[in-house]
Amino acid sequence: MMNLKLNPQNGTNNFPNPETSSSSKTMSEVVEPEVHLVQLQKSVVVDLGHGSEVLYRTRFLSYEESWNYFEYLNKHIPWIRPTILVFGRPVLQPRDSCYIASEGLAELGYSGYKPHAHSWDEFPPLKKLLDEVHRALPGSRFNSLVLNRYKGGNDYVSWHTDKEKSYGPTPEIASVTFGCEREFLLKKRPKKTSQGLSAPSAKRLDGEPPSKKVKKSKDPDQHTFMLKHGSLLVMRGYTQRDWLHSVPKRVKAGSTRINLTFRLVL
Ligand SMILES: O=C(O)CCC(=O)C(=O)O
Repeated sequence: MMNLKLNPQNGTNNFPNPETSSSSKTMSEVVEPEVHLVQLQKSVVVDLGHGSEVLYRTRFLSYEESWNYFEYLNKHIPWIRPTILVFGRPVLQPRDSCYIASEGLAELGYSGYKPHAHSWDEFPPLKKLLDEVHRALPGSRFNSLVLNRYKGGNDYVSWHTDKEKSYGPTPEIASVTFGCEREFLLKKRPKKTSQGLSAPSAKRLDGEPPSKKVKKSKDPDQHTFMLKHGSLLVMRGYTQRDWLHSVPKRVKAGSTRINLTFRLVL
């Protein structure tokens, strides 16, 4: 197992640049047995209370296989930076994205934007990764995938939930990360007011970056995960109903991060 060096300047892992790295294996050359070894490593399960839960496995995939995926995705995914609507005003989404779904599923739509659903057949390595995620999470059967690419520390995703009718009341969402480490924040969704309205932060507000400050206190209503290259994070139970999540701007995050969230459209 390769050791990860810590970059003293920004505290993030100092990975070699995949674009200049000499070890550029094709996806078919990925060594399978190593994957199973790292999958035996322990996961951390955080009970968020009231039927919500997050599982985090730092080394879901090996370092090298993760870079192979990064290189493939960075190069072959038809990334789009769409214009979305925030409070009715058009703004450029602060990250690139793409959507893959099995045939015949309900369309995905958010912030006035309906991404084109690409077929899994266009991206064979992603079918392999889907199999690996299914093996790691017995009983799961994901059929759609949202891909996000953060090209630097100014790219982000604001506080939101992935609460979609078509996902059912307790969706399991599996998130796999490649490249630059970034913080993934969770905070308890604000309670409804006496007028029955949720606080505004319960919506996806891509025009408003989440606060740059991460509270260091042990607030049980707030959690921070530093999502590592090759890691797996799973949100379960009522997490989408009761919690918001975000990846805030981080000026010191100098390189690209790719995140994949696997979902089941019922
Ligand atoms: O990039 C991440 O880790 C989170 C992505 C996300 O929140 C989403 O796709 O809904």
